[in-house]
Amino acid sequence: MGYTKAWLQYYPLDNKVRVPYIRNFIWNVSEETEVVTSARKEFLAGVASMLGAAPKEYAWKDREALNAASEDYVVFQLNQEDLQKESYRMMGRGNQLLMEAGDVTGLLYGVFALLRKVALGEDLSSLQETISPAFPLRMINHWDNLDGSIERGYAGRSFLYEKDEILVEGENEARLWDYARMLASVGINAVVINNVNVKQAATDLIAPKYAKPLKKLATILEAYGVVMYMSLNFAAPIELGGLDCADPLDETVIHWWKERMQQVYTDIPNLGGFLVKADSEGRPGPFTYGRNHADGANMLARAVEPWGGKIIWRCFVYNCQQDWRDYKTDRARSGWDNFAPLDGLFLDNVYLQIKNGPMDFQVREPVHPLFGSLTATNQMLEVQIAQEYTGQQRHVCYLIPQWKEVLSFPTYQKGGVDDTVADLACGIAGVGNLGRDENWTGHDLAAANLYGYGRLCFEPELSSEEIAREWSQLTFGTSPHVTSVVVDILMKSWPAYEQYTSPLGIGWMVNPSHHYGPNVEGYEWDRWGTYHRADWRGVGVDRSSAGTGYATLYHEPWASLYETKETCPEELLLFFHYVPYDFVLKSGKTLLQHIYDTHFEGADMAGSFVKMWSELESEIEPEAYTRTMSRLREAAEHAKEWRDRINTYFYRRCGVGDEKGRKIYP
Ligand code: GCV
Repeated sequence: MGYTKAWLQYYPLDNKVRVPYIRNFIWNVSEETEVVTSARKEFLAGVASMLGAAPKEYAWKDREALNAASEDYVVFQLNQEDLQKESYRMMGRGNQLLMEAGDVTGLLYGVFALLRKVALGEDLSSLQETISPAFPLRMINHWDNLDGSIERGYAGRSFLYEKDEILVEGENEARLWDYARMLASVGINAVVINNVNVKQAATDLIAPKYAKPLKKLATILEAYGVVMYMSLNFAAPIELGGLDCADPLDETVIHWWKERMQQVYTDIPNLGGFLVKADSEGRPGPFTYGRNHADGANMLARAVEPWGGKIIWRCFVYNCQQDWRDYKTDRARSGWDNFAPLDGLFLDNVYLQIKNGPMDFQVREPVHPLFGSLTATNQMLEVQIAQEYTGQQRHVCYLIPQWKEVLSFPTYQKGGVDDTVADLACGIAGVGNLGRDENWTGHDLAAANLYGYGRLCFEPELSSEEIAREWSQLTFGTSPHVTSVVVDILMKSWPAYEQYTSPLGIGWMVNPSHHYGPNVEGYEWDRWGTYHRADWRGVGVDRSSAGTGYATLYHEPWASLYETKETCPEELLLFFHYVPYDFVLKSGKTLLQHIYDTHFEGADMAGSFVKMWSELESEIEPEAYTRTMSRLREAAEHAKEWRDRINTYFYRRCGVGDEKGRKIYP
C-alpha cells in the first residue's frame, strides 16, 4: 500500500518568490560515508521538488567566478574544530550561505534544516545560527511485536514485522528508508525496534537466526544517523539459552550473556544497545533471584561494554497485583521506592528510563519524582507519542505542550537553578505512534506529535505553537488560513481532551485493557493500583504525608505545595488529595460544578473542531481532509459520551445537579 510523505512534502514554491542560495551549491565534503550520501541526496531531491529543477553543483575552485558573477550559492562543509557532534551552523554572507557541521550527522541535520526553512518561506539572507541538539539521545521506542501487531498501536500493523519476519525486502524496504528519512529530518538518532514486553519470537532477536535482516535494518537506519537498539528478555538465558535461571549474579548466566553479546555485536557492530523492562507487569527480572535492579542492569552493562553498548533500564516497576482495599501501597511511589535508593550504583553505560509521570501516561500527572532525586545516575525521560490514554489517535490530542511542561519542570534539586527535567536528562525516549497506515499515524493530525517530539528533543526551547505551525505548513502547505485553523485545533486539543475526560489529575476512568472510552469505575476494584476513591462525599487519593506520603518525595517547595488542598496546583488536586464535592476552588466554583463545567466545555470544544476543520474543505487534499474529518466527528460524539458518563457518575454519587441547569442524565 502507498503512504504519504508526511511532513516531507517539499511542495513546489511559488515561482515569483526568489529563494536565495540554493540553486547553486559547492559540496566541500571529502568524507564519503552513507550519511553524507543521504545528506547530499536529500538536498538534491528537496531543492528539485521545491524549485522544479535540480541545483547546480560547482567545485570549490569555482567560488571566485561565482562571486564575480554575483551568483549566490551554498557551501557545505565539515568544521569539527568549532562545532560539536550532530551540530550545524548556517551563515549567510553576501552571496554565500555557509553550512558547516560538526560531523556527518550534523551535516544531514543541517541539510534538513535548510530545506525546512526554504519550505517554510523563511528569510535565508540574514541567517546566522548554530544549532546543537539539547539531548545526546533522542529515541523512538517501538512497541511492535514480531507477529506484526503493535502493543498500543493505533495506525495499523507494524511496518517492521509480519509473521515473525523482519520486513526489510522489496516494497517494505522502501518504507523503511522513508521512515529513516522522517526520523532524521527531525533529529531523532536512535530507535528501539521491538516491544519492551519481549515474548516469544522477539526473545530470539539476539539469536543468530535474525542476524541478517537485523543487520540490514541497522544499516538502513544508520545511513540516516539513526542507531538501532533492541529490547531484550531478561529471562533469555532460560528461554533461549536453556539455563535453569537468569540470576544476574550467577557465573553461568553472566558468561551466557557475554557470549551472546559477543555474537550479536559481531553480527551487528553498529547496534546501540538494549532496552529492558524487568520485574514489571509480569516480565522477568532480578527480583526473582533476590537481586536488585542495579545488579540486573550492571550485569548486562558489563556484557555490552566492550562494544560501547548502552543498557537502557526502565523504572516502570510496580506491584500490579494490588488489592483495592490496601490504602497503604501507592503505585505512584513505586518507581521512586525501587530506584532512588540505588542512585550511584549503576555503571556509566546504564541509563534509567523514567516515564514522565509516576503512573502511566495519563492526560495529566505530576512529574515523576525520580527526576531531581537521582544525582549520580544517567536519566532519560520517557513520553508516549502513541495516544494510549489520550484518545488513541481517534481523538486529536497535541501532546507537545504536555511534554514541554515536563521538560521545564524545576525539580529544585539544586535550589531551582539548572535543575529542570531538561537539565537533568541526558536523553528522551518516545513510544512511537506509527504503523502501516497510509498516513503513518492513523489520525493525520497525530503526525504533529511525532514531528513535534523530534523537534522538541533537538530544540526544547521551541514553543508548541511554533512547532505546530511548522508541521502544518510542511504537511499541508503554507496557506495562512490552513495554518491558522490547524494550529488552533492542535493548541486547543490537549486542554479539551483533559476537560472532557477524567478530572484534575485523577486519571484512569477508562475501559480496562484497551483503554479507550469512559468507564469511571473500570479500574476501581482492579489489581493495578489505579484508584480514584470516589464516594458520596468526594473523590481523589490522599497522597499527602497523612496519606501515602507520595507528596514528600519532592524537593521543596513542591513537597509543601502538594501537601495541602489549598496550595496544590489545581490541575493535580485529585491526584494528591481526597476532596469533598463542595470544596471551593480558586475560581469560586465547587469541585462538583468544576467537573460539570469542564465536561460541558470540553465536549463543546471537540464539536467545534469539526466546524473549524470544515472550513478547510477546499484547501486540503481530499483524502487527508476526509480522513481527518471522520476522526474529528467520531471524537466529537465520543466526547459527549465521556461528558455524560462522568457527569452522571458524579451526579448519582452526590445528588447535586448542575447550577446552570444543563442536561445531566439521572
Ligand atoms: C508495553 C502500560 C501499557 C502497556 C505497556 C506498559 C509499559 O501499562 O498499557 O501496554 O507495555 O505501560 O510501559 O511497559
